Amino acid sequence: MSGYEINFDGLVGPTHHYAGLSFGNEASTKNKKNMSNPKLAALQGLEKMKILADLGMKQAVFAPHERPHVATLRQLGFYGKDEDVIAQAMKASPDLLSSLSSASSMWTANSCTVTPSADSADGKVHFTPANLNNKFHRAIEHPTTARILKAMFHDEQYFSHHNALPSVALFGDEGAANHNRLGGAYDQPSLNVFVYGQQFIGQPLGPKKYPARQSLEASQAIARLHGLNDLNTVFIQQNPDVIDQGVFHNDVIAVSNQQVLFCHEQAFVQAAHAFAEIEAKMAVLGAGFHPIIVPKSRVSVHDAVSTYMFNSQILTRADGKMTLVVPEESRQHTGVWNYLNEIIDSVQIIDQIQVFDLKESMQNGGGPACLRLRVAVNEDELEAINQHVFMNEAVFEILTDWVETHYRDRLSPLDLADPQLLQANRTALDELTQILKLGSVYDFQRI
Ligand code: SUG
Repeated sequence: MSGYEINFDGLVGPTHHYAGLSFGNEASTKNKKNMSNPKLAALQGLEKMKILADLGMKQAVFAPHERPHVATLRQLGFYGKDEDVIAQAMKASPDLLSSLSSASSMWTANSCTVTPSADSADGKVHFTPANLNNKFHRAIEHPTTARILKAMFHDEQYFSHHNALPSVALFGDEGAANHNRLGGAYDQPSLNVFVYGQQFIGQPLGPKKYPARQSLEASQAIARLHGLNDLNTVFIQQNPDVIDQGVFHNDVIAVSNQQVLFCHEQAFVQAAHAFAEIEAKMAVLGAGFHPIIVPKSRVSVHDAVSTYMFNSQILTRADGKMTLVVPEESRQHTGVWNYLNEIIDSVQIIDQIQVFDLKESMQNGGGPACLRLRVAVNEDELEAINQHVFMNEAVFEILTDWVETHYRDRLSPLDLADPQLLQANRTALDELTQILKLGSVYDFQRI
């Protein structure tokens, strides 16, 4: 096996709270205004990173964003000192302040789309930050995401960074959560499977109740920008009916790793046709295709959404076998847990399940797969990455202390107006950029 997959997990930011901002994401709506625990959320995420690094996986940390985002509040007409801006926003619209304080950058599966050098015409790893234009609290992420990506992947010999697509529904882009890469070794040419919610030009067949956040037009633009071609791409429509049942990103109903695609039978429009195209194109690339398709008679879409069994990670270990990483909610559901164990017994390549408690993130609709961005690289590219972002024993200890020092263990939307919170967060993030050697990536560091 050659090449590596690195998982970049989003470190949960200090303003993690439940704002009910994501219409179509049922957990977000259900938990609106609940009390959150940012410290626990960050520690749960760090523990996941540490355990996976200990299992021999390449694991890295993706820094959180600065929140509340004073620069956007100023853009909206609030003025004066930073503290005054926040006080005015709280008075005028607590919901707006809450929106601009969301720690949503933790879900790095939505940070950008990445395609490896083996697949692109120019032999570089390509990144396009996602415009996330469907939700205001997320649409402000891409400028900072772009700076953090460049701080981690700075060598232009290997890495190519694009701007986010135009921020309109026609190019609605939610990043890697709607992109699967199927193939063999990570540094060998593979198939890029883009899953879109709706085609906006020509054939607007989409969901009726909830929004389709990813457009076909966006996925096609990314494939062009990244130098992909007809042979190494497939575009599949996600079933609009499952979007209406709370599957707001494809990674809520499908996950892939190398030759394996694990998904629900209702995940896609014209699934049989899509699987045939995937199999044929993978064969040309010299790779076998191993779909694991879960029938609705065993797991309903409702149970898939509530347990996040498909928001799992399938990770290849050094021995070549795969580990399935699922959230605790999947173990709590007898039918889902039994099904997952049957997979372990019957599918030889996946022989282990690893369960994580990620409840703080899960209550906002973010499971194990949402929290991570996959980057497949070869040996030289691995060395060219900023090495300070990789998880190991020492980094785990430093970041755990950092969280213990700077994070609160209770946060309600009302606390967001506290001027001390803003200053404490800035102190924390300034320290973090030094720990991870990112340079000045936040607005408050650049003025
Ligand atoms: O965009 N939730 C995120 C969850 C993202 C999950 N990511 C993937 N499936 N890849 C979203 O809906 C909720 C924030 C709040 O309501 O406070 C939120 O943004």
